[in-house]
Amino acid sequence: MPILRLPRIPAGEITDEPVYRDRRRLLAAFAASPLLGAVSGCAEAEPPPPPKTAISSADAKAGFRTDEELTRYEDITTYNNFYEFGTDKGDPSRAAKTLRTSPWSVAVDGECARPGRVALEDLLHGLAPQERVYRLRCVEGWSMVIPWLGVPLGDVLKRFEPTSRAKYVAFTTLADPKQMPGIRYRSINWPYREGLRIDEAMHPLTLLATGLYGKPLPQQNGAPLRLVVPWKYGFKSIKSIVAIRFAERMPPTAWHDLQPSEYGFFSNVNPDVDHPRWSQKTERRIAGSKSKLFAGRIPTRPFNGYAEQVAAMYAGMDLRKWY
Ligand SMILES: Nc1nc2c(c(=O)[nH]1)N[C@H]1C(S)=C(S)[C@@H](COP(=O)(O)O)O[C@H]1N2
Ligand SMILES: [Mo]
Repeated sequence: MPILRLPRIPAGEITDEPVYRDRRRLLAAFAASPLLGAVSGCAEAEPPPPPKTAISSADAKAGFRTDEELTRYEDITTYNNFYEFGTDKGDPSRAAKTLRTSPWSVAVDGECARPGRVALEDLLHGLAPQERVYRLRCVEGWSMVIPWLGVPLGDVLKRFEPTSRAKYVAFTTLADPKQMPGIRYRSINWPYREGLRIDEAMHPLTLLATGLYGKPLPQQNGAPLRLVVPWKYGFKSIKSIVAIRFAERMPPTAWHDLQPSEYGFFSNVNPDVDHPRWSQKTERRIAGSKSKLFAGRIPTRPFNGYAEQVAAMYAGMDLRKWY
């Protein structure tokens, strides 16, 4: 069968070009940037948006849902950051189709009473998936509104009975060079790792997502299991998780390791603390019919608009120091 070569929209027209190139250049300083050819891209059928039921005041107060215009399924699933599959926005949707997401298990260890390797079905057993409509703000300056399906991370973590020494939770993504072409390039120090403080991990907004738009998570969005922390920059929301560790000390994390002065451990969305090389005051909102090309800029809000729910966790902390 011939390989379909779809016309590629010049990257400059669909990305926050300067910023995104800059972030990629940082990686290139560590290793040659991958040269991935264009391969066939197959558009998925657009699922209907979740029914628009009125948002209860309890959900609105908790930050569980927003009535902002949703980002289209097509944009959520074709404009991705998942460097294990390449550094272009379109690479993951082309290259991740072959990621085997079943069987899947997660190894849980560290400061807890019940460590062990658990099959995904057992990890989630008895926890009903909830719909959460969250804003996602990438450090590169674009944002989406995504209807996730998932379970509160805290409900899952409690099953392992963390000890009082568990001050942090560390997460690791699968790193299989046979399935993930981007792993061949030593850009990030694979495997991709992220971490949260234990109170952040237990916060009701913190989600382990298993789906979006009422469907299972596509591979490019981090199937079968990814973190979603809506008040932090997108890179904290680690994809395709294979290990969780309860730790006494702040764990190493992928982007922080690469450039600590640019990517902090906390990485709470903050319009008042610019990235050293670009402003974080505004963002390009990719939503509704204003997809990629036509998205307009809107002001970025402290904690990505979730200050009411999360700011108390950082009371007394200098957010310029702990960026
Ligand atoms: N393992 C892994 N997780 C990752 C990334 C990645 O490259 N590898 N990219 C992060 C970044 S920078 C963002 S903005 C979000 C993007 O999620 P999305 O593609 O589902 O929108 O995933 C985050 N999680
Ligand atoms: Mo990001």
